[in-house]
Amino acid sequence: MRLVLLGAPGSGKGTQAARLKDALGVPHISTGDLLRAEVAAGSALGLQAKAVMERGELVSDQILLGMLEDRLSRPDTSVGFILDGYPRNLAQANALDGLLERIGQPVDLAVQLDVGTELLIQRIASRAQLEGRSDDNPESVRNRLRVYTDQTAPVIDYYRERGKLACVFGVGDMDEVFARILKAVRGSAA
Ligand code: B4P
Repeated sequence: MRLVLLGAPGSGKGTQAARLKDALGVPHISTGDLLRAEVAAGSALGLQAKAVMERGELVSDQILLGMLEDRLSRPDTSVGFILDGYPRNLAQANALDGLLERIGQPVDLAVQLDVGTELLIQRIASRAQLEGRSDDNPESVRNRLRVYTDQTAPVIDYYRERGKLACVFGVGDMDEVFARILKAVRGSAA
């Protein structure tokens, strides 16, 4: 199963992808986690990405594509994957399709997690208290939500137009949301 998880910051993509990987037996690839690992390692790429992430903007498409290409070339992805946080704009959606076409592994389904803005802000605020992630400050969060509306929301239509979109209501406890996603994924494979 090759799955894309779409949703605004705080919609539960990372949370649900971590559970889905066990249920589906495929690796979880989070571009946010890959970037945070580069930042933590102090690599040249990480140094470039750090300030951009802290402002809540998108890191360059070119960097992301290189990173993703590298990750998808690892053998564990031969059984499929869950992409969390990519694509985040239409250029990335097109680049992903091109890349997956070359390796003969097209996306099976994109799942959009639908959560209202107020709840997104509440969830990120509580994560900020618990984890202290440097991009969870109010100014960055406002920016990330704006970037999502302007650049990522059109990606939902991209998959809808290709008949590959499932919309899932992302409000409720984590188990409930997880059950809805699994139902959508299993329904699409039936
Ligand atoms: P991400 O790591 O993708 O961060 P995110 O959008 O905030 O989502 P995340 O997955 O972490 O949070 P979740 O909704 O699961 O990206 C960070 C930055 O990296 C971006 O701003 C950008 O700069 C850069 N980046 C990443 N990918 C990129 C790309 N493709 N192109 C360019 N730049 C890129 O969860 C949030 C919180 O909600 C958690 O604390 C969780 O516990 C809670 N929660 C989840 N589900 C819940 C539920 N049902 N009920 C209650 N709380 C819940």
